[in-house]
Amino acid sequence: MEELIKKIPKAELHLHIEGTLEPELMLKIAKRNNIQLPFYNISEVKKLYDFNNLQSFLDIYYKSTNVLQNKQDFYDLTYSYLQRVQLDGVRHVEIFFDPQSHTSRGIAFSEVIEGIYEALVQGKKDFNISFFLIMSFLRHLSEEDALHTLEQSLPYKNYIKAVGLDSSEQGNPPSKFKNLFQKCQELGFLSVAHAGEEGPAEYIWEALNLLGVKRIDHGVRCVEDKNLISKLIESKIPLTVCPLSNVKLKVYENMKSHHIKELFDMGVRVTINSDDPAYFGGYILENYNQCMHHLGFTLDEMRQIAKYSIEGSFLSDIEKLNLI
Ligand code: ES4
Ligand code: ZN
Repeated sequence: MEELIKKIPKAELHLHIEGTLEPELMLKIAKRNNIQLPFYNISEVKKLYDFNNLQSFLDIYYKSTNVLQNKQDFYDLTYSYLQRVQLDGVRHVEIFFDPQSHTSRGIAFSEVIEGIYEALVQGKKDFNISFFLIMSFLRHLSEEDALHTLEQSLPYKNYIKAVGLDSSEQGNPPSKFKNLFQKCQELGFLSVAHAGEEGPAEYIWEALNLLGVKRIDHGVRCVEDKNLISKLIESKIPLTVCPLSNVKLKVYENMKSHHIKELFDMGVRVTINSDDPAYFGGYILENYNQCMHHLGFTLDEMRQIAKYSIEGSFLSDIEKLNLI
């Protein structure tokens, strides 16, 4: 069965490239950059990956991210991810990167984006995985800070398909970034936003109505609002759900209590993604497998979810048809 799921062509639509930093690569990069880490081996690192909520994860995640310093580091990070997910039947990726978590440490925007982009180009040649980049803004920082990052990105405008919003959700509603997203739209960027992961259903409404997003990242708390569910179904707005992430960050107690199957049965366009696979215990195929195992999806339903992922991507209609 797992072999069959693996063969289904899929798109990964919710993936933070910084969240693919495996402990092995972290230690290797730290060594070559002469960075002292507070741990020495892989098992010590993995012991830290026991989270209570989103914030407890983000605290560790931003620290680990500090080992990434130059273009080669971002290249290696991205190429390793593509090498890994070609094995999972991934044919297209739309990857988040968080420039502010690097530029705030004095790393040049150019080092970050050139490293990631060059690896994506090479990955397309080597693994036949097409790609788009989504520049994601950190919502715990100010709108002004994000606007400054937008300015820095403009020389690379052609490298970036869409913008997103991530980091600490509660207390940082989409409405905080209304002007920013308006400006991004005028510049021709598409948009997505994390909403309804830990934050309330109201934040999903805000992302749709104030930011004009084309997809909702996570979005699982839509289950608390029937009108919102109807809106998602009618507008065909996809949710980029990350089941293993939700369990690791205690949005759900376990896989069996996850709502993805109920949402699917109601007709919401749910997709399955890995979020930060190096931290959450599995890449995209593992997320598909665990959904099938714990939630009773049939193989045909898994095919439908993979189809939603391609239909919900930012590829052109012709490109989508070529993948389905
Ligand atoms: C994230 Cl799981 C999650 N939620 C919000 N922001 C993030 N950045 C990286 N992973
Ligand atoms: Zn995420």
